Amino acid sequence: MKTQDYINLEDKFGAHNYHPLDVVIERAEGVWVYDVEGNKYLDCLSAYSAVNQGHCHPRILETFIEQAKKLTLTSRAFRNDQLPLFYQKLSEISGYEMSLPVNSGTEAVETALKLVRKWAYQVKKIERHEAEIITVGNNFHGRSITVISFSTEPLYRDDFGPFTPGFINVPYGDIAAMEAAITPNTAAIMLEPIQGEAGVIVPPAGYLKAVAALCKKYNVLFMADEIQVGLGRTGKMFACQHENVRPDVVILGKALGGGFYPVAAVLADHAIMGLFQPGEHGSTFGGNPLAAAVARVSLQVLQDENLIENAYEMGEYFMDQLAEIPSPHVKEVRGKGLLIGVELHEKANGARRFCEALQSEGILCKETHENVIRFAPPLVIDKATIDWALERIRKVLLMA
Ligand code: IF1
Repeated sequence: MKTQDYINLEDKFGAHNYHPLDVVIERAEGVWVYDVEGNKYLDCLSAYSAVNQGHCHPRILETFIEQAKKLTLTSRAFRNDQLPLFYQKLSEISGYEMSLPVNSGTEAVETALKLVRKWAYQVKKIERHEAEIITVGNNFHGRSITVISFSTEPLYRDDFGPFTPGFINVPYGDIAAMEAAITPNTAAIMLEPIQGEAGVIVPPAGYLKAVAALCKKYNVLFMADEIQVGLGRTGKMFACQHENVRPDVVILGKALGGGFYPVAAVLADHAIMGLFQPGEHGSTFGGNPLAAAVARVSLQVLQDENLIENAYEMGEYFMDQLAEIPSPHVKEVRGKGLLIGVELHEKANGARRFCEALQSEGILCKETHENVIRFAPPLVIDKATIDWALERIRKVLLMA
């Protein structure tokens, strides 16, 4: 079958909840993906930062196969030999005392929302069911009805009401608005340390530190959604570390599964995580031995291959070089590590056509919020490959 044959099948039998590029990928390795017609592309999206370790990483693959031959699922009614080792690794690498494993990022966000509400009622003694959580404009935390209840994007919300109450929204980056929104019923503040889907929005320097100070001042929990920006993507293990901030609750997903398996988790110290009692929360696949084995090795690979340092160095280089391209279309190059956004002027008529042109040059990336091209290759990328990409990106950004 050819590309169009696959597209026709997808259009006929699949829900149209995406508008993907017309490329049908059949194989991938490291930073490269190959379509059904043998064309080779540099992956500059990394499955939205879920393959930080590179596609089909051999060491994670080996673990996946070995574990799959032995034991894949027990439910949490019984214990298994992989989950304790994953808990230990996650605590060692993050510095948090405990974690709760689930499957998708959205599920981890929902878990964290339940946890901070429980803390509000049991520890802060907020009157039951009056807990408020402050979120920020242009947030993205997933697609469940509670999570879109605090989205500010009509595309994600319209026609999906009624919505879950208890959320207050303030502009991202505005610390005065954040403080003004805090009430005696405020349980937590949740935000992305860098906003991915909003178009790689890096907050003003000191913002994260100021949020953490507000949380301390008003006895409010600081929840960081590191699902996309965590695990080395920005050149630090956690994006909050760029400002030496340690949130009370950290939410992980995506690359935690090394691109092989959906794994997500909520991290906190015992004073908070210890509030969950047996039977109060759970899921069929959360913490299964296959997920635990894959996630543990995915974390080990980040460390053993110095992928976080590589993301920092390669990201600096990539961004500097992008910023030097004298393109009349480019308004700003921004980001941290290998999470880079190239914002185009309105008159460039949107980023989609540039992504399509980049596809013709052998680079796959995704536009976000109309005018931003996101470059987020796997963290294993090397300088020679970035130079290869820059040659083609330069050509596309200098087109009419
Ligand atoms: C889609 C982008 C969107 C996330 C953050 C939680 C989740 C995500 C910061 C939920 C997921 C994915 C979802 C996918 C496209 C992609 C995405 F931001 F990465 F670009 F949509 F905005 N927090 N982001 O980025 O995790 O349940 O998906 O595992 O929904 O189209 P999930």
